[in-house]
Amino acid sequence: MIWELSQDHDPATGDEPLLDALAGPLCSGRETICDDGADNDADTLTDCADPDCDAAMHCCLLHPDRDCDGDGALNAADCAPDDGGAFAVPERLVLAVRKPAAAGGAAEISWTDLAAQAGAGILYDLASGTIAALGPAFPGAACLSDDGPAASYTDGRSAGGGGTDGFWYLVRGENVCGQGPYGRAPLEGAAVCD
Ligand SMILES: [Ca+2]
Ligand SMILES: [Ca+2]
Ligand SMILES: [Ca+2]
Ligand SMILES: [Ca+2]
Repeated sequence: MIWELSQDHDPATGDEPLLDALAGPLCSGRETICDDGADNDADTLTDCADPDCDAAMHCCLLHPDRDCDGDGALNAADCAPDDGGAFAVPERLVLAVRKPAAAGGAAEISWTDLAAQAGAGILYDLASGTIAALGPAFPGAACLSDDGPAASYTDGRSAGGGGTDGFWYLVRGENVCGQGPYGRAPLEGAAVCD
């Protein structure tokens, strides 16, 4: 018996239709669109089910054990898993006071930087008032600085402008996960800074 071998190579076009048909589904690249509901590379895996789509944010977010935004907090423990600037609601900061005897004119007020606790995108609201007027309801509380990025503020007011007792300060952190507390109930619901 004589077997006749068919020629798969077409010298005119360079096509090898039999080989191409076999190789196509197995080797032809990647899932090109990760949210079209189609298996683009015909490997039986569609969209996020295809490892080709692992780097796509909406696919990465399906996995609690990954850190999609690279901020060091796994998705399951990250209140903003697609925002590298925040992973926790800011914690409470502390009350500070400034006495006239301790400072004359401008003074820098500083506090604990919450970037390590809440994420690099932390902003701060600074509320202040005079100690002379301080009472349980915090009368006269005003927003001294809204959404400042630094864990410090230079207060240009003369401490003597706060009377003989000086100024009080309360600061809270804020990020895309939420606002931290001032730590004093009358201020929490009040519009002292946005
Ligand atoms: Ca696929
Ligand atoms: Ca697809
Ligand atoms: Ca994260
Ligand atoms: Ca985050």
